[in-house]
Amino acid sequence: MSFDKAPRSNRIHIAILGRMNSGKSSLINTLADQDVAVVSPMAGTTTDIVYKSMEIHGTGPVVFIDTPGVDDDSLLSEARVARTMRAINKADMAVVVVDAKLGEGEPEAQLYSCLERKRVPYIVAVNKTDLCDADCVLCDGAGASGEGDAPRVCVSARTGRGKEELLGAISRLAQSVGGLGEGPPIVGDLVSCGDMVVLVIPADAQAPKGRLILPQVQTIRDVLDHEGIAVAVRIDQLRQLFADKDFLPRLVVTDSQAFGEVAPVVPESVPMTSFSILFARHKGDFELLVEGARAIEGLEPGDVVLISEACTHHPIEDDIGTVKIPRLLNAKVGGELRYEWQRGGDFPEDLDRFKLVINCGGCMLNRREMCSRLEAVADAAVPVTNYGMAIAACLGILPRALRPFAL
Ligand SMILES: Nc1nc2c(ncn2[C@@H]2O[C@H](COP(=O)(O)OP(=O)(O)OP(=O)(O)O)[C@@H](O)[C@H]2O)c(=O)[nH]1
Ligand SMILES: [Mg+2]
Repeated sequence: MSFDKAPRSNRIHIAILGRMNSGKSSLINTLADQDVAVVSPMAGTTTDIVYKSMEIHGTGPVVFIDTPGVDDDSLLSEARVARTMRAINKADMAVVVVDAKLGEGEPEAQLYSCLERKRVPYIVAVNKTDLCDADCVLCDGAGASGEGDAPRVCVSARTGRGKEELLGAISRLAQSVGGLGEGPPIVGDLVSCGDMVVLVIPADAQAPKGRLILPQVQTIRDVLDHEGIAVAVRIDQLRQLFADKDFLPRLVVTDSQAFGEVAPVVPESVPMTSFSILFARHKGDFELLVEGARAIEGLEPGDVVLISEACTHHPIEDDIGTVKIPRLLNAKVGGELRYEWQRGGDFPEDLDRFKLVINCGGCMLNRREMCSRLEAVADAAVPVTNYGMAIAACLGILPRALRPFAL
């Protein structure tokens, strides 16, 4: 990823939904002025969700999510519905594409009610209006667009008709939902002008060669944006800094895997936390995750724990999810827990088998998707936490790592 672009997780996510062949992929191509999505007269061309990032004037960076179409039959097809639901779970807003010739029916009604239930605001784009003889009745709002008054725009992906109107409607909706996709800042509210924040960035085997990882980059950006001073150090350099008794930064943020080494170096009087705890607050339901971490105290040998990673990186030696966390948890519990792992995609259906779910930091997920994942676990009444908090809890330093935040 190049750093001149907004990371995908920071963009407004716009799901493009609708029946098969309604012209979803074509519309994305028209909006983006590029042939990015595969289009064909065959129904069911798009089979998985596809992302297209672009800038919309007046809205900023967005990412369109092209989805497999739904229709009467495919609504019954679980795999397609699961993919469409995944797109809706990520979406800050949606565009429902209706084929002007076919009008609205059951598939649209189901999409509208799903979006309303999930409180995802949407626009109805009546497409293929180049094929309509007279003025399209669907555009006048005669169709059934659910309970809300979703804006309607008549478009033609083929001729470009309505393109500017649709972009305008997207912009207005983005403004009206303003901040929907945003949580609390990463660290901005913890630093004042001129405050120094020390970021501990280990140079171990897991550190990617030649670059920083996304949470580190975003934290540095946020410190600078809030007039703070970001100082990035390795652990040995941290020791050197604190050798000077007068060194009193505003905050120390460490990679959670280095908690054990960092905590004894940082004087008690200096607030300390981890990147994953900052991001738990920024992206997810902080209190839910804290509660989940506290539930580690109640685990007993033999309990089943689900470890869930949002992306599918290849596990390396001493991998955090498969090796480090199980080792720490077993030591904490004083016996073997049973682990199951899940990578990418969706949670297992029968979540209530688990005594605890531990999520990765979800650096590739946006806030909305992270919150949907947490909700699914919370609905099953299973405690849920993330890697960093679980590590802090196992090492007995969770209270300290939470002290910088008023809970
Ligand atoms: N006349 C006309 N044809 C269109 C328009 N938009 C799309 N089409 C055609 O409709 C067909 C389906 O378009 P796609 O963009 O692949 O539709 P889709 O909704 O992505 O379809 P799936 O991926 O199969 O769900 C193609 O043959 C397009 O050329 C339009 O505005 N006018
Ligand atoms: Mg398509």
